[in-house]
Amino acid sequence: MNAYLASVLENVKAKNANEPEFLQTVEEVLTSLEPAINAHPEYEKVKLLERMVEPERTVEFRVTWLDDKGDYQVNRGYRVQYNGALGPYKGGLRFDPSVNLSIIKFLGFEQVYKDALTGLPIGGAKGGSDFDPRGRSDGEVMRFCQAFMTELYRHIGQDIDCPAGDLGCGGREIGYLYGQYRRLVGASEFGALSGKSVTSGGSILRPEATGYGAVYYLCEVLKHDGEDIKGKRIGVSGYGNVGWGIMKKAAELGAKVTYMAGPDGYVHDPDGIDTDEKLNFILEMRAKDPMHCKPYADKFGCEFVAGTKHWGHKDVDIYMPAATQNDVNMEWAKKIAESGVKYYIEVANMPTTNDALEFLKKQKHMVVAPSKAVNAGGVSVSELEMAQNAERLYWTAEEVDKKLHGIMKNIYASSVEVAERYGLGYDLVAGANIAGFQRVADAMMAQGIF
Ligand code: 2IT
Repeated sequence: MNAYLASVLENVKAKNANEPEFLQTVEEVLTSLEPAINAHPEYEKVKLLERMVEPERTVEFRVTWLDDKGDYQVNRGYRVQYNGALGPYKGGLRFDPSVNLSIIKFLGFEQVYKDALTGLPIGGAKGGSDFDPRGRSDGEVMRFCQAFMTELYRHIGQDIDCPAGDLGCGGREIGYLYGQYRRLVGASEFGALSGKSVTSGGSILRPEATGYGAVYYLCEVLKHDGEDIKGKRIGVSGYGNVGWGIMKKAAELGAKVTYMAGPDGYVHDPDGIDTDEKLNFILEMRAKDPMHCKPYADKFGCEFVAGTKHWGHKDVDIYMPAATQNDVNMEWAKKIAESGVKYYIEVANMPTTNDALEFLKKQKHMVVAPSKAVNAGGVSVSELEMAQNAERLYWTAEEVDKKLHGIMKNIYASSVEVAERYGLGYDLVAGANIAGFQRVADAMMAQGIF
């Protein structure tokens, strides 16, 4: 390995030894940058990589709120403003008991290169809290969000940092966060948060954007092989906004999701989750209890298998992990490779462990696409929301969808072009990493010491 790259990696590992998820992402990204680092010996002198792995700013804060019983509750809040070279920091807020600094740093680092890959003027950030919204009443969620924003508001703003949602932080939470932000700053500063409801300045199609974008990207991958999405069967994990958006767009384009996995097990619906009735049922099921997908199987009379995942089944054409990080480890990757299924399209942030990703990339019969490209449609429409807010106008669903489609095609094309330029062949993973990295690197070199 390039000596400069190797020494940076070694230092990052020593300095962040107790942040496994963060180290996992840094290792995956940096390793794939090797040809770009070889081509730019000038980066070493200005310690470009050392700067890139260090967040520009990290804020950690106390969030105290009262639950319905009148008891005090204390959570920890985070915002890691990772890199602002390309524009205002942009990235979601994750509300989940698993949240810690390692998770937020991994998501923030990943977000920098994803946001760069969109070609839009946004830097990368991530934040969140170890708050668990599941089982909490509306009032509790509102009081938590208000307390969270009472600290966060001083660090964000339409030209500074624009948070959005992520796991556990959907339209309801963004609504309460935005309401408190507006109250505190005393202005309708719409561009300080994205994912708002349309009546609060949100963009049409933002909830569906990540899933729709993933399917648009998939269409490019299939086109490259002379294939059509029509008739394709897809296995997804996750049925939040992202998984749901995939189901809806796939159905619209004549494909169907036949496997869906959740925390309790998986559902197999060979007819496809492709009717309004089925898609609406998932919304209701999720609102009542996000932890169980079995009610879908009960309602539509299909198979449910408890406590496991569907990866490795042969009767699909495409796997799309769209739940959370490290969903597919080496054991599952072997089953996936053995199944003979050709397309492994990552959707969730870092859904594959590094060894499993390497292993899948080596399978000659497979095409592997990375999440930072595939799921970038979400943040892209967030940026379109910021642009609409700055102009004080709303684009129609058709306009937003068309722009999203164009952005996803560009992301795919630039990843392919960069990988070929560096002699890596058809490598969508390295291509995405290098293409994103190159934009950030160019901006940082232009802006001098920071
Ligand atoms: O992972 C992601 O890209 C997001 N959670 C969305 C970020 C955003 O600012 O829309």
